[in-house]
Amino acid sequence: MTEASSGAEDGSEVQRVVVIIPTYNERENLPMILERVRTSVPSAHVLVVDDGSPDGTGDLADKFAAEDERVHVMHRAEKAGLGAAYIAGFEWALDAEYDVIVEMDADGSHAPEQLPRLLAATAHADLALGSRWVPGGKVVNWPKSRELLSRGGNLYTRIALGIELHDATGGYRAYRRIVLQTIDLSGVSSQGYCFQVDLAWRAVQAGFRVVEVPITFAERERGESKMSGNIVREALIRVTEWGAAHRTAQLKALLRRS
Ligand SMILES: Nc1nc2c(ncn2[C@@H]2O[C@H](COP(=O)(O)OP(=O)(O)O)[C@@H](O)[C@H]2O)c(=O)[nH]1
Ligand SMILES: [Mg+2]
Repeated sequence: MTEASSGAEDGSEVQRVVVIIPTYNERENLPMILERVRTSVPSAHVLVVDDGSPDGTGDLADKFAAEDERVHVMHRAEKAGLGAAYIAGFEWALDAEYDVIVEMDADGSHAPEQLPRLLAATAHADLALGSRWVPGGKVVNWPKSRELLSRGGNLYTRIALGIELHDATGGYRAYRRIVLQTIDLSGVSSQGYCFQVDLAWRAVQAGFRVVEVPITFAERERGESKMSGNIVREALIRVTEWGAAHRTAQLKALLRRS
């Protein structure tokens, strides 16, 4: 079979799957992540979205693409943030008519070996979120400070938005194409964790079925994190704004009814 596919359990349905991997200076991690994806879901395609990495990640990705028709590369001129890289990747994937579109970091934090479970969940859900904070989910080698930030950020998100999700900030997830077709991607300007919350929140609001699949998240061993204080601030401010807008709308609807 030459088509990229992940058959449904009974094999009746052939799904074309693409894994989008955004990269900025991930030269040391790229070969391994591509190999691991290839081993765990041989039929999946990969799109590397590189923001002109000074370390040559983009050139390296081109070398892999030249040897493997399942690997695709998008080169963007400069570092413009994770969110913008994903939006460009989603648009490419929709054009190329993939059925399931996966987000995965390049640094090995999101284990490709767990991808089959995430894909299986899309048989009965529109969006499957890899979750660290549901039973069975874990983090490995993460400093306590990052764990607290993630748990706290997710608790705050759950309360502010009034959603049931335990890991809305996570970046390992699989969308059925209808979700990304329905959401107005050009209206999404969030960047870091906020980008992940933004898309999960839009999917919930649009009435899609969102499920959480436990994952084991492992801290990167090579290269550097691009996380920053600005990314945390952006998330805090925006989630608060969305929560306030949502509550106001709820209140107005209630007042209209009474
Ligand atoms: N294309 C692109 N990728 C990015 C950018 N910022 C981060 N990434 C990638 O996004 C993924 C997650 O970033 P990382 O630094 O590991 O964040 P952390 O896991 O929260 O510490 C990695 O694959 C990064 O290379 C960016 O501005 N552009
Ligand atoms: Mg990382």
